[in-house]
Amino acid sequence: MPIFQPELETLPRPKLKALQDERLREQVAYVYERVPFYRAMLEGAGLKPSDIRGVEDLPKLPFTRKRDLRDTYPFGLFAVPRRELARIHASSGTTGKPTVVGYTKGDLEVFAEVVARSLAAAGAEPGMMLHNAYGYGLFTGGLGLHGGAERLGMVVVPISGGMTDRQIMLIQDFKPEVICCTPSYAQTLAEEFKRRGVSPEEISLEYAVLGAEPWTEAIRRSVDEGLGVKSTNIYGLSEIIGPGVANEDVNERDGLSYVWEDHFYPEVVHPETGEPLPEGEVGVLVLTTLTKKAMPVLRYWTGDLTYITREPGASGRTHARMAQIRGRTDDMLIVRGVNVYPTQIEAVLLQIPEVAPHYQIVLKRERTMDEVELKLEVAEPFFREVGAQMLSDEVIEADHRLAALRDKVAHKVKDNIGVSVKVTLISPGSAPRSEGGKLKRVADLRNLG
Ligand code: ADP
Ligand code: K
Repeated sequence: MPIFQPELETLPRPKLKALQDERLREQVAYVYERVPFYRAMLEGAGLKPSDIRGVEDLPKLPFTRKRDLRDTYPFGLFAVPRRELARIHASSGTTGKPTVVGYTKGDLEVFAEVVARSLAAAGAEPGMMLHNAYGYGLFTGGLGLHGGAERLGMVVVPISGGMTDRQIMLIQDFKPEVICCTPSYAQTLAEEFKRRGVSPEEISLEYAVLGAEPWTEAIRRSVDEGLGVKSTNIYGLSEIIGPGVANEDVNERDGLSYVWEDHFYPEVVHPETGEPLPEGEVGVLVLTTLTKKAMPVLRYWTGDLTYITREPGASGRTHARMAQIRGRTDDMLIVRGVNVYPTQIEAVLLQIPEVAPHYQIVLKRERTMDEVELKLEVAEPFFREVGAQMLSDEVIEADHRLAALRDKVAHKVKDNIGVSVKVTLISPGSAPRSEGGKLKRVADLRNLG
């Protein structure tokens, strides 16, 4: 697939580094002048803007956190007067006020550019049609992908999330080559096609650009097979710009996504100490914008766990690559002293063909002990093979094939992650499904008494 901006995406590393250093110096001087929060941050650390000479000086600065956006709600971190803004986005925020971000016209151009790079890396080409099933609205996904697809020269179908029947109809009638949505919603669409007897070869889609929530190879496999596509990962967050901070290359698909490093500088730090970690070690991703005007951020603590490598990938791009997100630090389940991420459990499912990557993790407290229940769907072919109608504890107990499968899953989870989970096998179709957006796969009932 052609690279969208070859001169920038394959910039030799010494030149890329020089560009980053220069842009960082400008960005620091800019926020020092314009954003009281950053002036106070630098002064608090005893620094002048000129003390940040290049990216290696970033660790001198403290982190910017989500609560800093909340504390300055709505526009306190903005570096331009509101009449110079072109757009506002906000992220959901389950409790209280959302976090608000702003863009100048120039920021929107950068946004479109990095999304166009991402789509091209994912296999999209000018003239292809994009079925954009990310939500439109305050969420950055819909409009973010939209702008990037237009920039690349694609034909955009701005369907947004939800209303699955209509999505299926328009995919069949318009025959788009590319889809973007959350991985869990891609699973929903794949199942719906299957239910209607439409085979993957009959579905026009060739590429899927999936992100906004953690996912693993188990889900990649089910989406690729179900829709007949090659899916790649798109990563981003509204505080930095939105989706399109990083994307996997369709010919690599090894879980490593190129971070568009001329605009966003990535660091990985220790989750507890905040100390920079060497390449290849998993920690919290921290991002610094290098070219933002409306709301630049220095050292934003994403909470997302990953590692970075600067080993060049096969595509010829020189930018750093980040691994699939293992989860956010706030998704971490501490189960009897062991740290567990839902994605670790999901990864185990890949090894067991008799189960499907549809599951729910339920946390309960039994007396003083945390108990984890993994409610896991049996794969359809296996379900038919055992000839069960409905699964219940009695049915599973009575059929040695089901009981053995249940025990096998529990053993694999224990072997791979080190925690005992109670596995409950459930019938195909009974775990929660995405109806358009991000899917919550964990139900924490521990504090419900
Ligand atoms: P909200 O905070 O409302 O979810 P955002 O859309 O800004 O709003 O969410 C960004 C977050 O979504 C990221 O910090 C990360 O946790 C998650 N995310 C986005 N893309 C991916 C991805 N490809 N893989 C895993 N997690 C992702
Ligand atoms: K297809």
